[in-house]
Amino acid sequence: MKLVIAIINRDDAADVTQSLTKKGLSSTKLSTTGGFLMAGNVTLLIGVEENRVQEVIDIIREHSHSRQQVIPTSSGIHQYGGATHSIPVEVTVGGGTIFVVDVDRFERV
Ligand code: 2BA
Repeated sequence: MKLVIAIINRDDAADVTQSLTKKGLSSTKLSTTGGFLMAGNVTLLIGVEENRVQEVIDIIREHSHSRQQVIPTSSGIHQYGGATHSIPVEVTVGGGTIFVVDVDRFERV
């Protein structure tokens, strides 16, 4: 058995989880925060037999979309000795970041 850990955009979470459920795949949704943007995202835990891992990844890929996000960064140059300039920088937040790990033991008690 494998555990698929997928970090996706909050706006895509409902589509992804509904599509997984339709295919009989269980998932658990966690509200998480990206370390770089410090913005909310969603982490899905999906326990699945090894022969269905690719199917899970395909569903996530189909329903997750990359987005441009603008973040303010400081120029470090002080204006009139006061506040620093804020320069907006655009980053592409990917459709999904996926880890697949081995599960040593799985039990429902
Ligand atoms: P964040 O850490 O908030 O990162 C959001 C986006 O900011 C990233 O999109 C990337 O485009 C950019 N970014 C991240 N770190 C950067 C850096 N040091 N310098 C420049 N730009 C940077 P994604 O790569 O698609 O990642 C989306 C979210 O997936 C991340 O949100 C984080 O929550 C998670 N993630 C990505 N890689 C990860 C990893 N290796 N381990 C754990 N979580 C990861």
